[in-house]
Amino acid sequence: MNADSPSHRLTDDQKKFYKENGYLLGLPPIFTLEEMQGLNRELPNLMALLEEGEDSKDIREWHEQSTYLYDICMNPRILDLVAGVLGPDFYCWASNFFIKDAKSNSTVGWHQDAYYWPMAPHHSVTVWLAFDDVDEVNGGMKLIPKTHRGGIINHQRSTETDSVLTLELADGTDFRADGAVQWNLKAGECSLHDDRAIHGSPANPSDRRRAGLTIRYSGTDVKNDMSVNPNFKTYLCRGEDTYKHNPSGTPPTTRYGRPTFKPVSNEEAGKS
Ligand SMILES: O=C(O)CCC(=O)C(=O)O
Repeated sequence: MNADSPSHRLTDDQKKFYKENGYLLGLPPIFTLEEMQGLNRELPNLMALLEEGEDSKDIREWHEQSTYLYDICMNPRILDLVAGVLGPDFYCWASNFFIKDAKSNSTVGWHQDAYYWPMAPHHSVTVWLAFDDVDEVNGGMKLIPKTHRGGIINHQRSTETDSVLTLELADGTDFRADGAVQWNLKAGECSLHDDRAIHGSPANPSDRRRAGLTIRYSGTDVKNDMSVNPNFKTYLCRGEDTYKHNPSGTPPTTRYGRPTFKPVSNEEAGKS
């Protein structure tokens, strides 16, 4: 696949769809099956750095110390897609795995990412990169279209015992989950979603693993509240950062590494 493939630049129709619905699926693959197999073969090297009591969801912001992850975050095909929704000037600031092993009870309650993030204005997008084939059977994500337009809704502590995230939409929130769109992705494909779109995922009762890497990008106009998330670092992907709102990080030099800081938990970062 050609890294400068024009097929990764969003068409006007795709940009319009994203603006109206808060997500995009059906995008050209980022990695071939062989490339994905190679990345999956390497994944245990990263997992080996997890400490006692940690699991794959603790692989957060490791792109700061791992070229394995940093190179994925800076993949030109992904950046072309992101530029289509954020414009010419944007940075990467977060990455984390959402891995549900076969027969996993792990769920992700309905939530809006923006509720967790002490950042403004809302000008951020998540790339969800499939490491496995993902569908309805193995706990693929679902997202409710157009919910990014309704503002930020109150969240409460999750009532699910196996929830990956600690917060979910508060009881009594009026939204229609039956309109949710099912994520069906082949390994190596990705989706885009707005930081205000309501999404979540059920358990994985299947015999297949369901692994995805989320990568978060924001326009350079977006400012993080350092008093809430003091480890926040930006890695400029495209264009210029004329705002200089946030500290920038130094790209990693080793293939597998992890930050020495403990990332602020989702709950700590979320509003209470
Ligand atoms: O992988 C999932 O099931 C959920 C991912 C998610 O919540 C996110 O991308 O913000």
